[in-house]
Amino acid sequence: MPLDLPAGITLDEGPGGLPRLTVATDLCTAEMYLHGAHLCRWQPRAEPHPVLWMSRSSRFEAGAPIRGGVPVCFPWFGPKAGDPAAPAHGVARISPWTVDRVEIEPDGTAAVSLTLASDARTQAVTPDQFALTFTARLGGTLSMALTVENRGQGPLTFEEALHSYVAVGDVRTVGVDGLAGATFIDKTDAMARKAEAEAPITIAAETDRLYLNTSATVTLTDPGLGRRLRVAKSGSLATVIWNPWIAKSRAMPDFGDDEWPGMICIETANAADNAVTLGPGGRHTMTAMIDVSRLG
Ligand code: TA6
Repeated sequence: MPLDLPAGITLDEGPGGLPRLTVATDLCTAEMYLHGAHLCRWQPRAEPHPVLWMSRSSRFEAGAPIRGGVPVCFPWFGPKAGDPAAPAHGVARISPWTVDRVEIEPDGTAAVSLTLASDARTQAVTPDQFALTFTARLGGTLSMALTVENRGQGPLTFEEALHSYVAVGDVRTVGVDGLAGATFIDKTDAMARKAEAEAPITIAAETDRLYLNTSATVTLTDPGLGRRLRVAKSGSLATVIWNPWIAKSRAMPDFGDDEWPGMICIETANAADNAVTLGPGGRHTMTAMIDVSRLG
């Protein structure tokens, strides 16, 4: 069905022939693939650098995750418990989503909503019955919302994440504030649970931390690109901070060996102790809002 798209938004085939929505308005430029409802690019007109990071080595093919941007992780985070053959981070980011709404709001913000419902393909991997809606509002700021509806007859317990990859000048010089005192699961240290004592958090090695029971806004100070980012959220009690550093970057074929200094993940999530349970027909929405300002 041909889409009736407003001025400023086009649909074409991107790499790998994947359908891609491109936004070019007075407020920002952006790119989103229907594959995984994957927002790959967002850059406010006033910002000299892209806000989201993308790997030069990313795959663009059905069934494979895109490396960078904002992967939508659902219904589990990381490896699926008890099923090592299951796709990491769930089925949402490797599934074809459907365009539900594309419009330019009165203030010039581009609003794009995509949907994904469980079907025989997803149920080959997980029996969960669900309907997802992912909405991105793209303007001078970025706001994303992931709504989960339980379409089953019983309870649905799930994990989820908006796994945002942020571009930075040099990850070794950034500071991350907002998580002081929070308990985190350290995935680089046998899943040990620790209290965050560093303020700001700095990155000097592989860092893979799932912060629990926090609804805090995270602030990233990036002297390399001369900017400050804030990642605010609602409906989320977990935040993940990740940089693969040297060895893990080399071990990922879709991540350039020399790319790790240019990115950090600040992920808005519900995972582990903060997994969500919905009754039949229940709905839950998690949001993430990103804004950028210049330093100095
Ligand atoms: O969010 C951090 C993390 O869980 C890391 O452990 C690392 O696996 C990363 O996600 C990327 O996962 P992916 O499956 O996209 O390679």
